[in-house]
Amino acid sequence: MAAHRNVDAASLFARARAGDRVALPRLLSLVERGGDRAREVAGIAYRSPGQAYTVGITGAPGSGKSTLTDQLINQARERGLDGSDRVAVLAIDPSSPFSGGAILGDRVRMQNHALDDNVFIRSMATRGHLGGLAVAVPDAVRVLSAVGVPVVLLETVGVGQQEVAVAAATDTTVVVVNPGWGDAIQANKAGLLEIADLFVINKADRPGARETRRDLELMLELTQLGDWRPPIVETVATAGNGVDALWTIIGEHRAHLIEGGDLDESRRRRLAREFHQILLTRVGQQLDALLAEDRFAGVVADLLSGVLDPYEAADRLLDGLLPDA
Ligand SMILES: Nc1nc2c(ncn2[C@@H]2O[C@H](COP(=O)(O)OP(=O)(O)OP(=O)(O)O)[C@@H](O)[C@H]2O)c(=O)[nH]1
Ligand SMILES: [Mg+2]
Repeated sequence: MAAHRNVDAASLFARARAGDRVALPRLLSLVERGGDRAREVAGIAYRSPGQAYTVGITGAPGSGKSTLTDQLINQARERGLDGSDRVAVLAIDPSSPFSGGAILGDRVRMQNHALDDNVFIRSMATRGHLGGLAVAVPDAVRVLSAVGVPVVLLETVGVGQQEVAVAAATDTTVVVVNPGWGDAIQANKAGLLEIADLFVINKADRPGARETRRDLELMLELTQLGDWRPPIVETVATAGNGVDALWTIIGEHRAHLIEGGDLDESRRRRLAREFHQILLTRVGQQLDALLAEDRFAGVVADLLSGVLDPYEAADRLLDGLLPDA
């Protein structure tokens, strides 16, 4: 094959580490697109030292996640985590009807940091990536880690299984709710209660914060908790109120994880889940290819004509594939 003009992944990493502003976005684009080059990038990132601390910020559409994230960038810059003042933001665009305009909105709300070399902001979509968000996001975080970013803030809409799973796959998960009757209950229904390391009641300038806090406390009473009880922080993200306290608690949660040895343990668990997801995707691909083969056409025909029920058809296929199963 003729030599192509693509710069190889290793030199993109070298350039990104040296502070090249173009190289890092290119690496992340490669990850988003999936395929062989994404795999090459992921492989280099995986073997590089350094692991960024990840903070997930999730909650209902419009709850103030981006405004809050913008404030957390300030905290990360001024106070850091463990002494480091660089920070990256990944705003996940779930490509769902909920996200119309989200990318533009996020950019506008975080544009204060556009000229700061120590802040990297990126909206991420994963349309080409077969493993979906569950595989692409950890790869993107590893790329950021590999180029020396110490803290990654991950904004995801807390709607839909995939997004909730991505939000949960962070070291500290912040669940954002708003004041008002039923908001905490909605968050619970979306599965956000189980994944929260701490709760933020944002828009606390509006009435109902006390009721929301009470709802959250009641629901926490009913939940099996480990040795960390998720704190509840009230914020007014638009004014920056409460954000200082929020960053302090994020730091406390991190210290708690490190002291108890839970940080490494939960990262290992996440890696095992990621591996499982990669395997599922691969097996699914192979299965689709096999089903298209002639030798299995008869089984499918027998299923469709009612000779085999779906379980028998599956047995028949698997018997052919896995002789000893
Ligand atoms: N009153 C009030 N409004 C706020 C507060 N925080 C955010 N907002 C407003 O709420 C709206 C949504 O804020 P975003 O930060 O875009 O919310 P988001 O959760 O990122 O929204 P999506 O990414 O679209 O789901 C904006 O108009 C904000 O100005 C707050 O503390 N109080
Ligand atoms: Mg947003």
